[in-house]
Amino acid sequence: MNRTVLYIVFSLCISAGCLKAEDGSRLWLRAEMTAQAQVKANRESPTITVAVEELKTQWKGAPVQLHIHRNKKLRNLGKDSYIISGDKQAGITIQSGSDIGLLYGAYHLLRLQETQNDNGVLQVEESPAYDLRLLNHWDNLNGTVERGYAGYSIWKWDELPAKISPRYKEYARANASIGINGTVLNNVNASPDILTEDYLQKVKVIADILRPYGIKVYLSVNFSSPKILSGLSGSDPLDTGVQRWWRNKIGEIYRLIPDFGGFLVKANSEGQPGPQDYGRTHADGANMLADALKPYVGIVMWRAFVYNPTPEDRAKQAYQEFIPLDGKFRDNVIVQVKNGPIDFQPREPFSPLFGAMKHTALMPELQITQEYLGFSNHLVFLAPQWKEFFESDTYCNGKGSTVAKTTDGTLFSHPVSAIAGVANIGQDINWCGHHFAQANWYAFGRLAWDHGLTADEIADEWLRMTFTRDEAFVTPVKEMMLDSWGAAVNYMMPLGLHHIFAWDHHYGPEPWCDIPGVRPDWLPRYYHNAGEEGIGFDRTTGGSDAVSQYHAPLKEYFNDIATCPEDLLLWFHHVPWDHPMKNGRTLWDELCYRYDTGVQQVREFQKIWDRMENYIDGDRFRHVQSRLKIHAHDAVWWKDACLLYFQTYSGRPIPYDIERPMHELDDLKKIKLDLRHHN
Ligand code: BDP
Repeated sequence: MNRTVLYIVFSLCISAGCLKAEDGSRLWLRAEMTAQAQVKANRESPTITVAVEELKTQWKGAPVQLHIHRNKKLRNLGKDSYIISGDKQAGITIQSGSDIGLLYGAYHLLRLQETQNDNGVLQVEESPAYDLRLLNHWDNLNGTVERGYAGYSIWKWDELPAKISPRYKEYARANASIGINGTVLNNVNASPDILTEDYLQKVKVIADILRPYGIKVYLSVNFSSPKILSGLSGSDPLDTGVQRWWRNKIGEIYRLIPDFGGFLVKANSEGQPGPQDYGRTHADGANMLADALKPYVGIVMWRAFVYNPTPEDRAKQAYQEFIPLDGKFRDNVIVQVKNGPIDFQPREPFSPLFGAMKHTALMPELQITQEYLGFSNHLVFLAPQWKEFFESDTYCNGKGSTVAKTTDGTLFSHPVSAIAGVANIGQDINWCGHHFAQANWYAFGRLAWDHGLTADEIADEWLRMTFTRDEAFVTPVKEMMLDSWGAAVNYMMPLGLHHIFAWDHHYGPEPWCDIPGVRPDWLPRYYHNAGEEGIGFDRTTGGSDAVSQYHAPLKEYFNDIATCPEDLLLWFHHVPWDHPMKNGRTLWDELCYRYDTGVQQVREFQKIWDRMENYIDGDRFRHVQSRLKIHAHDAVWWKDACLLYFQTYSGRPIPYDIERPMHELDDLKKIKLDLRHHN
């Protein structure tokens, strides 16, 4: 081809959109910045400037007025709320009591533009479900990310404070667009170094960049910081020298970052130091920090993820440690509780702490990063999992006392309500490794704002903004997303099975794993208990009695094999292989069918996706296609490993109408994953 021909081909491609760089870096914010909207505001501030700019460059409708109002209605709606009214043709007003409310309103308007074709009258009134909507980064100061599957940390500590990555601002924008208003920058397994003067200078730079987007910075702190950083003899929370150390440190932080959010603390858990090292309680530790943060309106998020190597059922331990402390925490402490009682398993019942700690503010911790759901290789849309959690009925205040209502201020009133999601963000060009993992970041923000949204609505919005509005694409791909979590549960751990992962890395199956000397609750056998007579963890009143931590009548439902939901059967019961399931199959057969269904579902995802080739750009299409191949391969690996292994106990045939195993158990047992290929 000569130059002219090349030029023509190039121009044609540009106009057809086929050369558009679609590497996923723009996330769901792909609107062209070519609009020239008329936008006016009755106030000026860095946040309002962002709102005006976003609308000016992207809004294609009638003029927009941004109005800060201090009227009663807006005050009652709360700080981040906004009202959008008007007509896309004639003119639109966004009103709020706060600058950030206007920015959220602006993103709402743009979302409507990008997802709907409707040009009608607008009357929107929005208030967030939770006051604080936070990402938790498990990012280490050396640039690695614990349980991160999208490359190194986006925080380039070695370059800061002098050099500023353009990603910080893009990060702020993406989060603000979905209502996230706080971020914990570093890993809960916290290095004390984050509190040194050098690091605080770096943190300040990030805080300054995030501020106009309404995002506050928080830090994870190591409870032994006074001892490690300043050589104090210990870090006893009742020691006045230790208390003074924290007060000084907190003063130093607020001089640099006047709107600093507060601390996240993992204490006396998995080897982290904590108040119990000094014979003190979690409340003693949390309150000491809370008192020092109080003058600055800072908060402490104290994690309830604790368990010890004792003979006690691990699922019971957080409840046992925290219930006696209910009511003993200061009002600027929030206890941060993982959704389930164990640890972000593919499916768990909700943690019994929700609804049970009535005098302490609790915040849910969800895991956006797919530590236990195929890393960034498997396509798993998590909104359905989180919806199940939010809607679970705790019965703590009668029927309808959902987990959402126990935490969002509906049932119990505390000074603030909050929710956190463990981020899945890294340096990868598409931020999250898998293009579809972006949907989980998006869904977390949307549900933290409004847990009443359906998974369907969220997937719909995200697909339209991220890929295309073409129904021929949106409808089948949405279906795939909505089925994907159920599929993962099926091919990994159906019927309430849990924690049967390979040693340490939590990617593939190793239900047989046995390492002499290792604490039992780190090994799969502890959880599945497979034997010739049956399988499952007996948590009934006759077993570990974890059921009794749930409120009546849930306790009785879970306790009785006849009423226990089958999706959680092996979580609560040790069940004979020939136990009749509701559909008439034996437990063994049902287990086989569930695993097989999971595999078939992923094969179906491949078929759906392959039909989508012409609707989207080639790069993202091929990227997802190749990940789906790994996904399908892994689903078969899971199915064969679990069924062949459990068959050694059940002694029963795998029903003849389902796909036959492709592997030998002995070969599967030899697989030792080189994690470098999966990070
Ligand atoms: C587990 C992770 C571990 C975390 C821990 C936590 O495997 O990396 O440090 O949770 O939440 O899920 O503290």
